[in-house]
Amino acid sequence: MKTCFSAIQPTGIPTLGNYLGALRNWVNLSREYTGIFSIADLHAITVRQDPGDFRRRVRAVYAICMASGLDFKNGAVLFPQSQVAAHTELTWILSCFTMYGELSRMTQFKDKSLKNSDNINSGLFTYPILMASDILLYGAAAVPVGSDQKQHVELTRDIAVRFNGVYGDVFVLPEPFIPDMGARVMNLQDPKRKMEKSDPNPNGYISMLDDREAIIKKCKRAVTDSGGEVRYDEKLKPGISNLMTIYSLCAGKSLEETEREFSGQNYGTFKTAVGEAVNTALAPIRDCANEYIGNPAHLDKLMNEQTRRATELAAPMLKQVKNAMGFVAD
Ligand code: ATP
Ligand code: LTN
Repeated sequence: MKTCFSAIQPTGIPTLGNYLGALRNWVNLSREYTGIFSIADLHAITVRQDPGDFRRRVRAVYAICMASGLDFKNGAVLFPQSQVAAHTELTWILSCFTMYGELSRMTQFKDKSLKNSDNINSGLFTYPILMASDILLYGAAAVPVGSDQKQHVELTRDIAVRFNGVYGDVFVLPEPFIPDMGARVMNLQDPKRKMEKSDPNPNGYISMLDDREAIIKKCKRAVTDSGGEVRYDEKLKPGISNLMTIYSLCAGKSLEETEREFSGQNYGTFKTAVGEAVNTALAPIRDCANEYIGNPAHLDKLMNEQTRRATELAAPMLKQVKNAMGFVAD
């Protein structure tokens, strides 16, 4: 069975964007692939984290991923990235195969540098090398992500091709797995920006732990466009188009079906229906996640077991890399 790998940063409670763009496909792919998934806590420290909040958040994100329906019977593994040392060891090695110019072209680095202008640390710059290590360590063929991560997966391929060109076919070349719909869910208060879990304004996103009332309130407050027609047009009607994407995915309908369903109806009716559909999609995950969060001892036990498995899975590739390069064998 082929392997897929993906990760999410514990920089906030995962949003509906994280779910529709990524997590949902982690679950789908975990049925066909050996799914290896991680809480990218090492990536998260590229921006400052308060230790108490950080520890709580890693657990909450772990709980949400556990609750989302990953196929553990099919061998899926979920672990905090910092607990498997092979990720950071391979990062150093791969940094010697990654060019300064390549990292300078990464749009996420440029965006995050603008947002964190008082802390443009080198981790923010070398972030994609750690991500490449995450993926390449497990020989992942598919990487389910939102469209913002496509460039990083492409860089991962370039790094792997460069390494393989010198040492032979050590790494599997990964492909990004990006959904046709939902690959970039937009901010509810500003539909020109991506929905992000670290957004300071909670009205811009729906958190996966928001209750029904909060979800409906946020959908009703979502910024929409002039005109009153529920019609898909990303350029002229970005707010309504975003809500239509959200509704279609949560209700299991095509955009055309959604357009037909709400033809002649006003924005208010549509927004309430969006909120209800989102709640129906998220409620089972939220309830299950809250159970995990309410039982930290059980959660820690799961985390430790899964970390042990991931450590075993990661070891052979690191060994193979070091052998191929001529490091003294252990
Ligand atoms: P941050 O606020 O820290 O930048 P984020 O919400 O952008 O976080 P990440 O942890 O960086 O989330 O991303 C986890 C996964 O969710 C990635 O695969 C990413 O592509 C996907 N993703 C993030 N935001 C969206 C979105 N708005 N729409 C679709 N997919 C998304
Ligand atoms: N950088 C990713 C999170 C991430 C990831 C990965 C995604 C870390 N390592 C490996 C896919 C594969 C992000 O979403 N910001």
